[in-house]
Order: sequence, then C-alpha cells, then structure tokens
Amino acid sequence: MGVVNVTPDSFSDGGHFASGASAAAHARMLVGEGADIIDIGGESTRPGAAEVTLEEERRRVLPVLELLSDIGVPISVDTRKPQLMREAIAAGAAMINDVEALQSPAAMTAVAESRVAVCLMHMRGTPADMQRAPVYDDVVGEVAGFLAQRIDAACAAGIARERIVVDPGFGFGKSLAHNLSLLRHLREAAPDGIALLAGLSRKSMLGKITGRDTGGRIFASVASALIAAQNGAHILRVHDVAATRDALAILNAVNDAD
Ligand code: 8Y4
Repeated sequence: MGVVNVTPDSFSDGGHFASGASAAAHARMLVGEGADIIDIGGESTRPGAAEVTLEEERRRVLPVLELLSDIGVPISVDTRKPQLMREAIAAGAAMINDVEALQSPAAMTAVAESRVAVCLMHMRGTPADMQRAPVYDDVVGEVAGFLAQRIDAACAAGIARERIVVDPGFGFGKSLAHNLSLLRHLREAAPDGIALLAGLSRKSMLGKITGRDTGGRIFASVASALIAAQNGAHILRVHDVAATRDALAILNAVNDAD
C-alpha cells in the first residue's frame, strides 16, 4: 500500500488543483513502482496536528479520487469523517482506512451501507494527546483484544469478515518499547483469517533507533517492513514502494526455497 498525502498547496489559492494533480501523479508513480493499493489521506494524524474541516478534507481528497478513476488498483481513503467516507465510496474508493476503527456509529453505518473494505486501527488516546506517556499492562494482548472487539462490532453491523483488515497502529499512543513488542509479536495482534496491515514507514520509532530524520529513514523503513511481512503482515503501508518491493522479492524467494 503506497501512501499519498494530499496537503494544501501553499503556492496556489486556485482550488487546490496543483496539489490534487501532484498527489495523483505521485499515486501513479507508486503504482509504477509496484504498489497494489494506494492510500489517500487529506488529514494529518501526526501527533499534535491541527484539525481539518470536512469541507477542506473533501476539497483535498475527492478531486484526487476523480483523477485516479482509471488507475487500476484499489484506492483506500484515510479519513475519520463519516460524510467523507460516504462521498469517497460514491467516488470509487475501495477501502476506508479509519484510524478510529469505526468507533463513531455514523462511520460504522457509512461503511456497513456499502460493500467496501475497511481497515480498523488501534490507537490509544487521540492524535492530539496520544504521545503523553502511554501505559499498557500487556500491549500485545490489549491491542489484540481491542481489534477483536472492533471486528465483532463491525460484523454485528453487517460488515462481512472478508471486508475487514486490522492494524496495531504503530506510533499511535505507543512508546518505542510498545512498538517493538507489537512488531516482534505482530501475528498475535490479529485473529487467524483476518488480513493484517502494518504501517511503520518513516515513523519516529525508526528515528529513535537510528537517530535519523524522516528523509533518512528509508533503509530503516524497508527493514521494518520486511520484519512485519515475515511476522504475518499481509499489507504494508509504505512511502518507499520500489525499495520495499525489492526487499519483499528477496523475502518471498527465500520463503519459497527448497
Ligand atoms: C513521517 C511520515 C513520520 C509519516 C510519521 C508519519 C498509519 C495510518 C498513518 C498506520 C493505518 C504516519 C493514516 C502516520 N499511519 N493508517 N495512517 N496504519 N492504517 N506518520 O500505521 O504515516 S499516518
């Protein structure tokens, strides 16, 4: 899964056309590098990021979806807003990536009334406060328990298990030690038969280990993606698709040997 952020274009006030067009071009480049899914997001969920209104998020995301109607891979839309979920689904999105795991009843209904896939992610706290010294007794057990409960809620609302992907939410209200435990025991986070997504790409946990800023975290991102794949991830949310593809080709060759 290749990450495409749609951020406002600071050099233009003309309807965000430039940022939408460059986001669409970036998505096409990632598909050329081997992405099987594109994840488009118009709201920053980074710690401490400012809130974005529905109107603004809609202006960022929907034009990109329209520009990518012929891209040939499923498009996931990263949003917490039920109304944008509905509009994105109507515009052709194949998946909703909800970092709040459909805990909003309106979000649950928006997805249940469609046929799209959904990613249910674990987060402790909110994007504004989630890095304030998170405490867990048993991080793997607590994340797995939360995800199992969200799967049950989604199924009860009429979302078939085949449509559900779960994600432990690396960096979302977790210390470095918590993130490392989750990566080491990744397979235990999801029930058997449910697709597992891991998003480690360029995250601060990699900076804490390597001492590098976001631009210097490509090698660490590829290494962590490979560990996630080996530990059961089915979908890797990454910025650096070509590098991750090559690493996965080696892993797959080794796992298919003998
Ligand atoms: C540099 C670049 C530093 C990016 C930090 C970041 C996930 C996600 C995000 C994830 C799912 C991010 C929307 C955080 N992470 N969705 N979204 N899983 N499902 N930070 O891990 O990329 S945004």
